[in-house]
Amino acid sequence: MRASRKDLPTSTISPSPSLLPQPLVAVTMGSDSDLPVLKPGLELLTTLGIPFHVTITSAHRTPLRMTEFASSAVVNGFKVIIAAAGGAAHLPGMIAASTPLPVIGVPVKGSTLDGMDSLLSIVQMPRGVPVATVAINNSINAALLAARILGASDDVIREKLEKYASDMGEEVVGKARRLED
Ligand code: RP5
Repeated sequence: MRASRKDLPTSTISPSPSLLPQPLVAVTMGSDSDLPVLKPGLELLTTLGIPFHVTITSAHRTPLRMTEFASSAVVNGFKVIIAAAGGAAHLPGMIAASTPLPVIGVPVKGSTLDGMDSLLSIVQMPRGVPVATVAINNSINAALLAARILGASDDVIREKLEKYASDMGEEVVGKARRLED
């Protein structure tokens, strides 16, 4: 049976009620120190007109909050989750273990190990629990991948992605021409 918002326990993490459109992408991070890495991706989601909800859930510091967030994501109307974490970056994988939604992991580069610790923690998931891992600190690709997942069944988003790719190509050609002049 499909639960409605009023059936949810009060502790369930859900977007604040508002007149804004239903957020399609849930973005979470292990710490507010990850936010600067996520900012470019959030800006791109805004540019693409994709409504999103941002929060902080830590696999280690707030394990119950993380599980509530992940297990209520479907009923909260999200279609894709972006999860960023650094160090022993278990957040994306633990979220993927608690939801059937696609989870995109963003490895955040910390002050040691050049982000390799985060990358390997996120990418080396066991068979059966997938996380789509983007490059270290690459929240732009996380946003684009989320948009592609949504765009598979949304013509408006897909057209925006096609324009994004075309603008990017034109920018490269413009730079090449200026170099050649
Ligand atoms: C991880 O630990 C977070 O995702 C962050 O990247 C890292 C450091 O967190 P803070 O000590 O800056 O809060 O869980």
